[in-house]
Amino acid sequence: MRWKNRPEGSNWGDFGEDDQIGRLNFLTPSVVREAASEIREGLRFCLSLPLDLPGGNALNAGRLPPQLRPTLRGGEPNSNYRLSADFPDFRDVISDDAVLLHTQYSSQWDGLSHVGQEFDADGDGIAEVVYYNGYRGGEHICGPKDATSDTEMKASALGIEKMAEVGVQGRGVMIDLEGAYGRDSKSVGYDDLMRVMEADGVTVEKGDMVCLHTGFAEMIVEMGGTPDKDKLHGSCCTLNGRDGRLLNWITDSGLSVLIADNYAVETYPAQKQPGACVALPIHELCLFKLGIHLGELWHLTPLNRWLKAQGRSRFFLTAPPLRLPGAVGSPANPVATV
Ligand code: UVW
Repeated sequence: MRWKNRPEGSNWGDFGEDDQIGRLNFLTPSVVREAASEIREGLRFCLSLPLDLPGGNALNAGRLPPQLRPTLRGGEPNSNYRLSADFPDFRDVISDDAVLLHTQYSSQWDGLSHVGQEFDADGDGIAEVVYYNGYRGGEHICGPKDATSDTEMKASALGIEKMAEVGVQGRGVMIDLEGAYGRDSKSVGYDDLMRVMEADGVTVEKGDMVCLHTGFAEMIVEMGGTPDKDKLHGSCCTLNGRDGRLLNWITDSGLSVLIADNYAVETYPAQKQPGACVALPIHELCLFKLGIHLGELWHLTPLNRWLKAQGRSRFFLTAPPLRLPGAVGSPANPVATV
């Protein structure tokens, strides 16, 4: 065992000592078959923002838009390259590119190696850097301690490719928070969430992929690539991670993944509270304790609008991350089918 102590309220070991996919284990063949019954019209919705939005670094100073450039061919940009230059008989023209991609800049998945905790997993009174299921910072999830370190920033456990290998598909369930609370900033607790679900007749079953629509990503689209930082940071619903009943609901609902169209799913930093020792309590619960991947900045508004008009909240969702070994997060290009 990698741990003697497991965090209170965690499920470490429940899916196996070496489990690296957490509650994606709930996406069983029968759950996916049942989810497929939500496909009635054959209409598809792209749930990703263009990956160069929001624009600039308005949401997170360390995350920058993708930088695309051509690869080189013979030292020259490999754009519109005429193959006839090498083989006179051929007419093929080739362009080829490379990208510097901040994996969590835009619509994205948080991997289970994204947020861990200083936690005494060994029970020796010393807190180690630990992630879901006891995987260790440094040993399994590496990061350079300083700019001169040659340690690779690579997760040898809990990398995002483990999620991709599941072939992420299931039943999406939309909860329309914007419909109830508008675009003002609001930290949504258990009662607020239940009120919306009850009013809209939304139920969540084991394995469901829960999507919270707040209007935030639509606002980013409306800003057209030149985001208003203050407006973004003071708008739309986020989940209140200090609400214990909300945390219990996430645990007990059986949801497999938790997705939002806002920046971090939850209010960040969480409200000040005496004795509170984490800034991101929903990240702690989901990524660290329960193995629930978080989707962020998904573009949910067009799908939400369509579902509302049809009196539906459920849909079929296909949402694998990039199969990028060792990455702690990934851009997402999810597709809803209704
Ligand atoms: C924050 O950075 C607050 O959240 P995330 O890394 O999940 O986007």
